[in-house]
Amino acid sequence: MKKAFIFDLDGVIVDTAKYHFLAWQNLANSLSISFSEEQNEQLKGVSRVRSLEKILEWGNKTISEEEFTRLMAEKNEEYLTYISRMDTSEILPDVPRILNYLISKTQAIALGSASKNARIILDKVELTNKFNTIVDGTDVSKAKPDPEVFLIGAKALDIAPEDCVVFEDSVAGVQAANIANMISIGIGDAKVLHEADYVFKDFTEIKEEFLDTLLTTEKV
Ligand code: G16
Ligand code: MG
Repeated sequence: MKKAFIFDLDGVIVDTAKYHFLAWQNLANSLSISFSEEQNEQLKGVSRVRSLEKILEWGNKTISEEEFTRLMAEKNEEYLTYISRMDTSEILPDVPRILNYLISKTQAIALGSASKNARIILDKVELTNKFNTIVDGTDVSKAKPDPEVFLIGAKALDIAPEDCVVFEDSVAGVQAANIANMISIGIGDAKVLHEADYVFKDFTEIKEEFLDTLLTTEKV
């Protein structure tokens, strides 16, 4: 049976969180707001607008709408300089093995990311041609845990949500997959991602036999 496998980008295919961190940290510094790696964790899977709102909340700062727009643009400009230097060496371990296996089994593959830069990043790491459809931050109006991003992907592939499998590193993303009635696979810490149907530390832990069982499993 044909299933759809939907991959989040940041934290699943590549680790761009470190670049978001550098850019948000510089922005926070310029506003005299302290910003830690722990706080950056809380921005994973969160949209750009919501991320800046959270940083301002943490720093107890209010700014004008114009300033908000200017800061978002500046942050993104800096982030783009970091991702412009990315190459295939930044693909997380065993991602190509998993993608190639699923493609060899003629399964549908989608990207479901909150990032508006997802297409640039996939091009930099030369993985664009592995995806049948790409849904990113430019296609959605509601952020994870809203299931919109994954439901658009399923619809584009013409696969029912219960026949979709989502790989996610963020709590909000796992919740979005569950709300969409898709099988959720957490990539990361099992304690953090306890709401997922399955959790693996990273793709090196995922065996072909496990993927085979997913081909005949439906979300219950
Ligand atoms: C990613 C990151 C988030 C980031 C968001 C928007 O989501 O995890 O930290 O804020 O995209 O990114 P951009 O500023 O590039 O539009 P995902 O869904 O790929 O994990
Ligand atoms: Mg992510």
